[in-house]
Amino acid sequence: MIKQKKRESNRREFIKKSTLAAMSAILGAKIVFADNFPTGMIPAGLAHTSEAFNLPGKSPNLVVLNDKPINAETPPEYLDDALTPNNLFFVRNNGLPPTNINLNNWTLSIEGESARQKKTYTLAELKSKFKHYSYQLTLECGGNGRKEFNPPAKGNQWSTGAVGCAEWTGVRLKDVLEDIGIKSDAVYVAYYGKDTHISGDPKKVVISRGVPIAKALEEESLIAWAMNGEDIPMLNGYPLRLVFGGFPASCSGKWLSKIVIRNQVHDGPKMTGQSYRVPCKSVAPGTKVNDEDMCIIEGMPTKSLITYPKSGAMIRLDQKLPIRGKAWTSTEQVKSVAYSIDFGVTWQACQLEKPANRYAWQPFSAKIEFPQEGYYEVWARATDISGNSQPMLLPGWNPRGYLNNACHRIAIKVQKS
Ligand SMILES: Nc1nc2c(c(=O)[nH]1)N[C@H]1C(S)=C(S)[C@@H](COP(=O)(O)O)O[C@H]1N2
Ligand SMILES: [Mo]
Repeated sequence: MIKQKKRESNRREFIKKSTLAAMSAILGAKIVFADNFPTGMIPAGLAHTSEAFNLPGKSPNLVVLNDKPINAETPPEYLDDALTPNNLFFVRNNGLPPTNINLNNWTLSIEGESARQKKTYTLAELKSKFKHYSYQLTLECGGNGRKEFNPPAKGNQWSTGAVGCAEWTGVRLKDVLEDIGIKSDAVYVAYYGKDTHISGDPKKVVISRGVPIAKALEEESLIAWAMNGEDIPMLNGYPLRLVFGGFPASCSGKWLSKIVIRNQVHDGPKMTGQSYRVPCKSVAPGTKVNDEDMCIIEGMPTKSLITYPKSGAMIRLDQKLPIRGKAWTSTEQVKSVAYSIDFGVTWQACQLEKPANRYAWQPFSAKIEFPQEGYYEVWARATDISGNSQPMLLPGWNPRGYLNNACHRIAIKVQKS
């Protein structure tokens, strides 16, 4: 954590002091479209690297931001698979995962003011009583991209990697709620999990968030026990979790043990105050915003990531550079993805695949020709069917640093043939 903060301040210092000429010298190539390069931006070719760390069930290629609680993100070049492999899926824990899990004793209780009855299911009952469904669902932490905000926001300094898309298998939350019976005054559906508070106090709830009833009743809203056809990894919520595509991943409760059907907006830990909320009306960077002027984040913004090549790749002038990436949205679908090699002045269309289902990410690709040798950045920008797109620099500043969907950019050096 300390090392990371130091690196971050070094990075911010560097940019204040360097001229583009000096940056070119360090990059080892001329920045071809230097005139277009936004003031205050750092060339993507100078992004720092982080040291590896070992997490149970996880690849050493994850970048660990914090080890208590565990928070680890996936570098963009490791998100190139159609679906994110379980060992590469990011981890965002607020507390300590449960230990000594016994599948035979694991139960899920459903209750709440707006539940017609209280009921407890064993894992076996859940699996036998309800129809199974599989969906590809993208999970992204609300704070993904936080490290770019200035003034900086407290919290995990996520770069681009608190996102992944897996095929989740389980039962529809909707089918289970209908088995219980939902009263007409139901407003919210929320979760409790079996993790322990970081203080060790067994009575303290780590996090308990939820979604509006309409989201809970969507077809793709799952109570899942499998991820990419295998058990969910321990750190991602084994043996049972909620998965809501499109909403901030904090709604997708891990180590799921209880669901409540509420007759009011849920008020569990991290649901109130400034958690997972943004100013209802945009504010100037650094503004202090009162709790009552903060609104709950529902959909995550439309976004994309370049997953091939890795930033810093080199290519010869006579070669075309293939690029690949993923685009996702909380609306029905991403409609188009474009790339730019001149810092956003002109854009060319990428090829874009249709989503496997709503909330699945969509692969895109292109082949790029460069006009002369030198330093370039490839920027990608997705647009959804409602016309929402991505800002080139940063979206609106907010106190907790959520919802950064700025265009992803990678550095490319083009050398003489
Ligand atoms: N029980 C429980 N569920 C949780 C959390 C947690 O700490 N405890 N973290 C939430 C947050 S903030 C995020 S971003 C996602 C992360 O899911 P992942 O670790 O599987 O990537 O889980 C959510 N569900
Ligand atoms: Mo999160």
